[in-house]
Amino acid sequence: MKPKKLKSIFCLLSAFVLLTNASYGDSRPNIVFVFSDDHATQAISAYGGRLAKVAPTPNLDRIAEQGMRFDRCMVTNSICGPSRATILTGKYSHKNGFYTNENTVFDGSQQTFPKLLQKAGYQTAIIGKWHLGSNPTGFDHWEILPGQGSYYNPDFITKEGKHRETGYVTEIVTDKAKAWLEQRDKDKPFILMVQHKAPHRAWDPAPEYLSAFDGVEIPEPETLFDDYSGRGTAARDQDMTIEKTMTLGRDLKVKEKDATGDFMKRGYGRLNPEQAALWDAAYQKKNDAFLAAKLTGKALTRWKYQRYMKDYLRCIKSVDDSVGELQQYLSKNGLSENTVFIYSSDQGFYLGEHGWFDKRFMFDESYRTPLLVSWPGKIKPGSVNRDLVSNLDFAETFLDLAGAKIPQDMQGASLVPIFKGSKPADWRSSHYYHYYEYPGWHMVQRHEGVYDGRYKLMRYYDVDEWELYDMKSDPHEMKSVYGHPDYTEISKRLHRELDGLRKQFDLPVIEKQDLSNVNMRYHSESIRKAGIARKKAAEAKKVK
Ligand code: SGN
Ligand code: CA
Repeated sequence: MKPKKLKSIFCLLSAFVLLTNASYGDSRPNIVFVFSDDHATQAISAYGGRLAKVAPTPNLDRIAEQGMRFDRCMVTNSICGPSRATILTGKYSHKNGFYTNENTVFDGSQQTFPKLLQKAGYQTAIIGKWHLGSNPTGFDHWEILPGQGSYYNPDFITKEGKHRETGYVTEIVTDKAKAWLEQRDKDKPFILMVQHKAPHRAWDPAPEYLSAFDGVEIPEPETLFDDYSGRGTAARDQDMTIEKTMTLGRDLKVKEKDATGDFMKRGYGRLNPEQAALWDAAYQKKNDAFLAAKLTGKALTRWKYQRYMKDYLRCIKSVDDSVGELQQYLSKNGLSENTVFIYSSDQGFYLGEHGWFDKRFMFDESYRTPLLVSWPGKIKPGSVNRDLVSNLDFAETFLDLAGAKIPQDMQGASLVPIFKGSKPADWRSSHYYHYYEYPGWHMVQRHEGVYDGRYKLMRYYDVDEWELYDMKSDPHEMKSVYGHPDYTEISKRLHRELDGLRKQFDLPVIEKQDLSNVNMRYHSESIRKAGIARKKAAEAKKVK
């Protein structure tokens, strides 16, 4: 091609780029998306609930006061990597290929919202937990924790490789977020994703909060001693109870003789001498008193619940501080007015409800995730929304905020109309859920289901069990009414709804797993024995 012709093509192209940026006007909003790991709504005071008084979260609450609290933000698959993959792609696991945490690597060559935002002229940055196996794509700047990351003296991976930093992860991630904001191109809008490791297991608090909540009695959930009698086998056979699965050394910072190895390998093993001295000062006396009391039975479970919750809530204090610091940074730099500030988590979590910790189940506490959004001048302050929204909607929301085109193959919907108080007439009336990781940590059976805001139909397909809950008459989901004559019509309707959603989202046919062949992976000894016995029984049945 002649140089003159090339030059004119170049001129045309530059004019087009200038035009597109000018056509956006660049008054488009910035997006700060703070995202934590395993933060349940029960532990955010803006949501009320039993912990609101003892563990207030003033900075998180400010987002709700200035903006909107979503009470029904449901996840597509209640586990870390799959939730993150859904957010990046706006698609269910069966479409983005990331079904389970285990042995899965996110295919970063596929369409994601950060790539589309980049194309639309946004600066994109992600700092903190990523947990998707491959390195991030579509980000101008990324600085991630390897895998689950560490609370103390965490390693970070960047384009340049891996390095270690001294200090507490939530604070370091916040500092890095502010540093990125400081050096960004101030003429372009941005999305900044601040992704905390906290409050993930094993709940290691920052040095300044090691003794927070000492002397405070954390209220117990009504269902702490659930006996699982009102349901099928899945709720009974999991490996995630405070009583049996949660250990003193591994999880609760008690240097018990037989658990010291685990204790050292966990958070404690990463501490430098000064940090270790602070932990010893905070925990040793309490641990001595606990060991001297020789608790057993329910008293022991109650003690474990208290220690668990205090460490979890201590971690939240740092997350809340992080939100406060970022809000302050935005306000000091004149950015508050034109920034959409979003807080959410990869899923909810059991804070002793049903006797559990962890997530995975379609029961409310882990199926529902927090979502708080402020957008000055656009979202009415103090509003509360009870529509069925989902982490499936986040990608489309971000694109809509940026005025970018939303691809047809994304499976959610933009929340921007809801932010502005005008829900589209055809908004979803039910939400589809699907969890795939069995066998795996905590041994929760694979299941899918549908939820319409009141009724929830669940299907554990490997064990051929259905459950139905009426959350109006049974808000804690203690008794399945599947097959009950009073619920025949409702059950039929939900079955139709489930079939419809499977079609709408193009679900493949599910192959049942042969459970007599799966490798059991229990970390609680008594649950492991029971599991092996069941597996043997299944094998014996097969031989006959
Ligand atoms: C780790 C935890 C599990 C947790 C998974 C998934 N065990 O394996 O308790 O369910 O992560 O969490 S731990 O002993 O290593 O803490 S997720 O947030 O990544 O999905
Ligand atoms: Ca998680």
